Amino acid sequence: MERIETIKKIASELTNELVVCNIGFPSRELYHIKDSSTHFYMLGSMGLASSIGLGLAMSCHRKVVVFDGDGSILMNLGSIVTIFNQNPDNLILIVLDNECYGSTGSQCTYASTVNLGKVAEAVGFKYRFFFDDKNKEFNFKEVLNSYGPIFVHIKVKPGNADVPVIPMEAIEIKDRFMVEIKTSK
Ligand SMILES: Cc1ncc(C[n+]2csc(CCOP(=O)(O)OP(=O)(O)O)c2C)c(N)n1
Ligand SMILES: [Mg+2]
Repeated sequence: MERIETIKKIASELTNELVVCNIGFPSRELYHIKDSSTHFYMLGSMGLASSIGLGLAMSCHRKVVVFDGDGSILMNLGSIVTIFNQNPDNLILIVLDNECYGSTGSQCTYASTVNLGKVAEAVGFKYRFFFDDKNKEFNFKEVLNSYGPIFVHIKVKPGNADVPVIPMEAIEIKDRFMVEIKTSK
């Protein structure tokens, strides 16, 4: 499945969850599918979506969904060790694995030789889901109804959708998201 189709499918199941989205095209694609004050689009800091998601999950009761990438999770692998040990039951970490740095020209990552789901398993994640083109009919409701921390590994095709850049400044994205969090506690 294309990454944008996967994001679309998952986004259609989301209601009031807080969403942190990986830098680059994943954020552009999510914005294009649907914008919301519950979305925090990363415009910098590759690798830190999972860490920001962890901080959020630990500081509020709302469910937090992180859209991460294989390149980004490999850049900050220590984050899954911290997530496992902090054990937030409201955090869903989704890795959209296209085995490349899709947003910067599809240079290969090591995700083709390192199985990220197995890494999560070895770290200790109890709740893991894996989806690829062979089981397209994945049911994200089942993921949303589970208690975390949850590691969701999804193989997606390389390539980016033809979507424009997000017409918001980083500060606007941050301020809007902070209001969303503060008013919903
Ligand atoms: C520290 C750092 N290194 C490199 C970049 C440039 N960069 C932005 S997005 C990206 C690729 C991200 O790859 P991945 O997480 O797999 O997501 P994909 O675009 O493939 O969905 C890179 C290398 C950056 N923004 N920050
Ligand atoms: Mg990638």
